[in-house]
Amino acid sequence: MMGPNLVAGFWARVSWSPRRAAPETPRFATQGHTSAVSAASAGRHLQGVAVSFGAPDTLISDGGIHLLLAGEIYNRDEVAKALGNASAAHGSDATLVLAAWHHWGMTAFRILNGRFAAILLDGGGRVVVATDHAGSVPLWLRADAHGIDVSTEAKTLAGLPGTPLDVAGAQLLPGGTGVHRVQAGTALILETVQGEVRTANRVYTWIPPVSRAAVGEEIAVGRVRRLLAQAVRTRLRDDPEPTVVLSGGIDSSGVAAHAVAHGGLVHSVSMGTEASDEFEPAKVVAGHLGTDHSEMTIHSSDLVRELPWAVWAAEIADHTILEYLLPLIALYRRLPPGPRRVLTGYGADIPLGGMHRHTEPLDLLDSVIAHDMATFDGLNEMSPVISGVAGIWSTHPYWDRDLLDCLISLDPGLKRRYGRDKWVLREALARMLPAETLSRPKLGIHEGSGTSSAWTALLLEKGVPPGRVEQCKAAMARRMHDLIVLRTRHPDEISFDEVLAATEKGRTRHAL
Ligand code: IOT
Ligand code: MG
Ligand code: MG
Repeated sequence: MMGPNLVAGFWARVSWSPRRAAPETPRFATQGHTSAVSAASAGRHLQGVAVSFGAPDTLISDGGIHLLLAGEIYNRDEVAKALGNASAAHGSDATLVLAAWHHWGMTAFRILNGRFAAILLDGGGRVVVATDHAGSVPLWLRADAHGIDVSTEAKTLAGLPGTPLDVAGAQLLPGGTGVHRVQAGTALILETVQGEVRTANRVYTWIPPVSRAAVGEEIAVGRVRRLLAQAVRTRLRDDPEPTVVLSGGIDSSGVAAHAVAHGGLVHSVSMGTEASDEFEPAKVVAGHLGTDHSEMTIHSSDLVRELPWAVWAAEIADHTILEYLLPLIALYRRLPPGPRRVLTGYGADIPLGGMHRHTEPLDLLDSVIAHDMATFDGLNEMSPVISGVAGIWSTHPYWDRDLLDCLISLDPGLKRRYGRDKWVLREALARMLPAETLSRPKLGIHEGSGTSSAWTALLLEKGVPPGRVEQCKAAMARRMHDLIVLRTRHPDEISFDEVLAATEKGRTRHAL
């Protein structure tokens, strides 16, 4: 099995004096090979740690410029062609990004279509940090009088000593740790001067379109088919044995169908609990496509007790999103160890309005889609750490920049049509999937896996009144985030039951 060959995450510190002692290894949730990196430019020193899945090169240097790239680029051919350098398409992704930087400067980040986070030390000793269009590899930073720390995991920055400074142009995380989040689709240039950090420039590299195109059925369907095929192909990266996490819904089945169409052996895996599963619909798809399929059953009380792991990986306090991510994290943690590239159908429902399948009329559906596209940033749904906790690389074709642009901007009448949700996608996959899959109604992962109901049942069992369940889940998620991300506790030290008890106690104390 070839597996992915990339840097999955990093932590780096840029300061004006090399640290006397070697930097302690930060405690990443991402499990991979860690290697130390260091570089210097114009009196600034970069020292850090990269966590990778088999990547030979971590830090790339050329002409006094140093780049650390986590993740990968999907429009390699296009970029290499524009650079007039065909051989650039055959080097590492980091080499390509550095060549793009030399050619375009900041505009490079407007041209790259990928799943990445980058830190670059430029020839003038300035620090450039950038996310992909969707911020799908979360990137965090913290500054103090000695320099700037940048990391793909907030927890590695939260416990750092020193008085934190404000960084203009990045989003300060509440909690007093001084950790900031680099927003999705932005690139920042930071200057460090003794005792001060200045944002010299912030560039937006992508903004979700709010305009809509009223194209004919045939054109829309053809466009979605072509862009999905391309998004899947570029994410396979010639891996001979990719894995698709398959629910048997239209989104993941579409990814599986295109993966199979590109040849090679495709593994598919479905998870469920004793309470609920989607095994039958997934089996129908796997049988039709001929994937190497497996099923995994997890007991729902075990699943819910893994919530601290979901918080550790996603670094969020939103209980609704945690309910979507928990089943995937639990699944990844139970896959056989080893290098693995996973493709998911995650994210398709956001531009297509799948979560709002009953919202009428069309302009309201379009408004909620616009709202969801304006509020995804910071939810970390597509973070690679979700699978990185199990040493696995995952990627999400529906959030490919070109496909996403296309999906968002379609007339909502193509998203809901003839009484069917996600009509344009279903139509684009006609002939590739069984009829029953094409017409299968949407089921959310939290419903199909029974995650929401399992968490609810556990709370009811512990005496939480039904009317307060949502509120209690929200408070538990916030407490776990505080302990695990801001106070850097390991998820194994955090018990679901203790968090629940403390949450309930805090509430009654508050009420008195
Ligand atoms: P859903 O669309 O059901 O699942 C997301 C992906 O997770 C699927 O495409 C599939 O790859 C994988 N998956 C789901 N269930 C299983 C299963 N039982 N076994 C194996 N793999 C599975 C929630 C949702 O409905 O998930 N996610 C939405 C977006 C949430 C809203 N976010 C937001 N507004 N920012 C989505 O678009 O994926
Ligand atoms: Mg979906
Ligand atoms: Mg589903």
